[in-house]
Amino acid sequence: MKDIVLKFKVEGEITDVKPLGEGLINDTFKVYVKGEENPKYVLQHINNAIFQDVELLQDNIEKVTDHIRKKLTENKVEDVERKVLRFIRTNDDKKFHFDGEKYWRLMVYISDSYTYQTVNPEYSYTAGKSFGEFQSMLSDINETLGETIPDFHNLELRLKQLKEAIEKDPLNRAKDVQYYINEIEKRAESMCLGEQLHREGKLPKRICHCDTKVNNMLFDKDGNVLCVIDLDTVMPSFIFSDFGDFLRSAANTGAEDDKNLDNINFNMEIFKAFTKGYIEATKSFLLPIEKENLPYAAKLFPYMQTVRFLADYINGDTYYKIQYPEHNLVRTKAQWRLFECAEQKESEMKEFVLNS
Ligand code: GN1
Ligand code: MG
Repeated sequence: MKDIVLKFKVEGEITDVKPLGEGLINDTFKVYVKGEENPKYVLQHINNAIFQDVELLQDNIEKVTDHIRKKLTENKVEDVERKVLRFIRTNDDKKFHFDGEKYWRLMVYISDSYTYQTVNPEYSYTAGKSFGEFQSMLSDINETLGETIPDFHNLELRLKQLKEAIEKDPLNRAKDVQYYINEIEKRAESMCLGEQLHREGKLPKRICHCDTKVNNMLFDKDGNVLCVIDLDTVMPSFIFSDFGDFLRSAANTGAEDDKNLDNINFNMEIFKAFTKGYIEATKSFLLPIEKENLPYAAKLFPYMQTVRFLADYINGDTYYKIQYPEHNLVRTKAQWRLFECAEQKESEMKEFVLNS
């Protein structure tokens, strides 16, 4: 792997390359250089089965990071290099390296940064502000960004993919998950509200991050957010994407793949803190229809993730990395429990948003 790192314009003698993080899609590594205790770079193998247009992918990411860096510099923000990712080009000035089989990219490691799987209300508030600011900074980007995964958060498409999986049912798994299929179906129409509002011209798409899991955010040692990472899915979407996907991970009192469903609940303190931060940061552009549907977004993401994990389980685990054979089924059950908890709290969420 050191040889791959050397294809990029790196400084220092590469001493070690070690695995990093727990992403379900790409493989990530920290790269060490001689004489430095912290890693200096982050190397990523891009999952090209999922991101089929790597050129478009890296192009989007460069546009986004350039735009944010420019904004931060203009606003005289301190320590800009720790607040936006910096990608390193290859020796022949390309945005990624293709080794004949795999696609690789390299970025600078942001030192003294921390990632978490869960947050307390205080961190949740700063996260809300940060994702709101991220959207706000990108609200005036002139460049057009392509959809790196077309229709990524389009629930109608996700439901269609589930239906196709059930029809093919290559491993005869559908019969064991009929309960979930039925429960999903019962709510399918009402959960597609976002697409419906968009068709009616009432709900815009904006540049969103589209993968706002808690662990896609770097914090400093005092709990301030440094920057948002994992920019593969930055693309036009409903603002619900960033709001809902953060809460899907942060407000869950259990793990995304918790085997014990009793561990799972939807934490309203986290919801309130995040919502407060998010609404403060997006005041300048958030439309009433977007604001009033934030509780819908909080339900939408556990719902959509259930649909995606279930489809992958039925398809025979071709999309998400799994650690054991039933992993996607366990994930399905855990996300569905979270959805039910969020559903029960919808009126409480609505009341909070109304008064915010
Ligand atoms: C994937 O790359 P990672 O692990 O941060 C997925 C998200 C899912 C998430 C579920 C490109 O995110 O959409 O919500 O897993 N990313 C892609 O944990 O599909
Ligand atoms: Mg990630």
